[in-house]
Amino acid sequence: MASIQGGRVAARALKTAGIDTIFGVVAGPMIEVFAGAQAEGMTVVGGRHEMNAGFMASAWGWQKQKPGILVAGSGPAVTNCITPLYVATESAMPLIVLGGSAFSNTTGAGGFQELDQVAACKPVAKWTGRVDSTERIGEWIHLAIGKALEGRPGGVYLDFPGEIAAHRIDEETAVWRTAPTVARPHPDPDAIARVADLLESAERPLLLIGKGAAWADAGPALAQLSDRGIPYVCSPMARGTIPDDHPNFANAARSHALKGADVVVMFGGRFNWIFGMGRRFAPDARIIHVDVEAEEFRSGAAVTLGITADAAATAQRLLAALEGRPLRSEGSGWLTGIREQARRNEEGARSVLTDAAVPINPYRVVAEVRDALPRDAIVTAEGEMIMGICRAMLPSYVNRSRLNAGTTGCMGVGAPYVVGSSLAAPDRLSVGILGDYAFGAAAMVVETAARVGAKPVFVVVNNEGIAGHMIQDGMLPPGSPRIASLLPARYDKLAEMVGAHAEHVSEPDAIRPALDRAFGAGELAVVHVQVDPKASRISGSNYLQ
Ligand SMILES: Cc1ncc(C[n+]2csc(CCOP(=O)(O)OP(=O)(O)O)c2C)c(N)n1
Repeated sequence: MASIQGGRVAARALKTAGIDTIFGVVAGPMIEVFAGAQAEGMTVVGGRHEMNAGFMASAWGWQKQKPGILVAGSGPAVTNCITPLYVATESAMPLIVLGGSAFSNTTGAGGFQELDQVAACKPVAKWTGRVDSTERIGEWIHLAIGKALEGRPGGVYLDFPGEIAAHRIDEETAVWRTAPTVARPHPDPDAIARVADLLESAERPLLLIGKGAAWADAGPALAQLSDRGIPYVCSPMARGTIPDDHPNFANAARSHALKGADVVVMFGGRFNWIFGMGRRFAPDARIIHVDVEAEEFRSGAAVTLGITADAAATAQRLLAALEGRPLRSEGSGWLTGIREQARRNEEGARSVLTDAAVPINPYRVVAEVRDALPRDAIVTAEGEMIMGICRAMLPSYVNRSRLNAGTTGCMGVGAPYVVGSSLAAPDRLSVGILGDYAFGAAAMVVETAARVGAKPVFVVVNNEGIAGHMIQDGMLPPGSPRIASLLPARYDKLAEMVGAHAEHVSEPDAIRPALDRAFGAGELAVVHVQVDPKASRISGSNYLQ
């Protein structure tokens, strides 16, 4: 009878589930999983830190709609996975961490890197499990995939005691499981009738679009619903679910829209801090919340009706229910008022978009990136100031193609997200517009990207610190040593370090040619743009407020 090693069983279970790429840092007792994946012909991305590898995996999973896989050794290797698990769970991105742990016969006796890793991961994971035999690896992976993917996606942890991956078993004793076909949850017809009535009689209806709608590919149906004259506001990572150049896109008048609406329908988002804990609506607004997780319906928002259903299915049903019925809001001035407010807000920032000043205004960088990007680019924005400017100024046009610090506001996700997205969609341009702190927090992914042949472009907007010099000069004792401001380091040298395309820009008119060269190079590139460290965000241009 043929024998098979545990690591190979794990790899085969993943491959059978359609997962062809794994990420991680090679370490015992999981080397056999990496070896198994290579033997199965999978792409194995060996990272430089589990945290970076985890964020790469999450972005890969978000793009592929499959769980990203992060494989880590034991002890500190697994504690390094806690942040990616937390971020994935909170940002609803599917991630499975396969973590090795101490050998069972050493636990309690001071085994190497011994830690109750299941307990350590539990608070930040959607689910945790421990493989109890090499025979059942396939079954445990089957369970982990379901937990990571179904309902609201998130991060899960599966523990591999030290002996599991190296152990050999008779191939016939391995337990393999097949994925079920899962039907999308459809909305209750009575609820649809009620929402259709509310939308028909609303004077100021508003659609809200969250990541769940992006995940459900609800964009086309939501666009048609909005075409009935209903404005919509997107959460930052749901941008592009409907292309941002839709005339009813209301993010630039977000506060006005949230405060003014009398009927709000939220599709696949949560009323957390990103939507002001649901506290920004008019007291008498009717709020309908559509989500796959019914527990979301009790939140800071006074939800009138919760519908446990898929966002796309619900939008389609609503569209059908409203067919041929004129909406009271049509021609009421609500939509025109929002467009007018959006125009006024955008006007306030217009002049800085073409600012010719030296040192460069960061708004000018974002404007140049906006004009140079292909429409289908996958864009990651990260930093404090620069992420805010991108949120206000940089559109997205394609579903699930906009990433940022997400629900946890975690710095260090951006550079790995750019690489993970590029690996998931190598035919599209994956670009990161990253603050110098943000890029620096994970910059060694440049080496990983070069090694695995990924071709993303990093645009590093260097304002010399955490929000430029704003914190250093404004909030710390005058003349104190630099802790929030950083050196004007030449991050383009990191591209040179690995033989990739490097650009350094310090004049505004040089930005576009440098971007064109980098975007057209067809290779890994770092575009380093030195900007004004004293520049700050224009008040009113942060549409999240
Ligand atoms: C993991 C983590 N550590 C610390 C912070 C606090 N923090 C918020 S923004 C930021 C850095 C912003 O600087 P940069 O990336 O250079 O972008 P800028 O604001 O200058 O455009 C930090 C450290 C955080 N959000 N996440």
